Amino acid sequence: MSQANLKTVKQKLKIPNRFDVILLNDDYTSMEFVIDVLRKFFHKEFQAAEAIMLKIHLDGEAVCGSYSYDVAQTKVKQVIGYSRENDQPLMAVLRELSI
Ligand code: TYC
Repeated sequence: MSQANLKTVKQKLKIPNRFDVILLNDDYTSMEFVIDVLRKFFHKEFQAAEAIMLKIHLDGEAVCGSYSYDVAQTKVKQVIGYSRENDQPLMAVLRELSI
């Protein structure tokens, strides 16, 4: 197969884009609230949610899950909406996975 054809095949086989949903640390959101968010929107067991929350608290951020663009965008909106309804400044962002 020529180089040009090989390139075309590789491009066609490209894995669909996935997006990480990342929660960011801040000084005001309560630890309990972040655990609640991780259980509610990311379906984590309590201990997994607690471990992710502590990672965010210590490292500044952590990946909570990876999804298609639409699902990831929905999660970000849900987390921010729920946080503002509960007077918490918690922030969530998307990051495209580089596979
Ligand atoms: N740093 C917060 C505190 O000390 C806890 C926290 C953890 C906030 C994770 C946001 O995404 C977050 N209360």
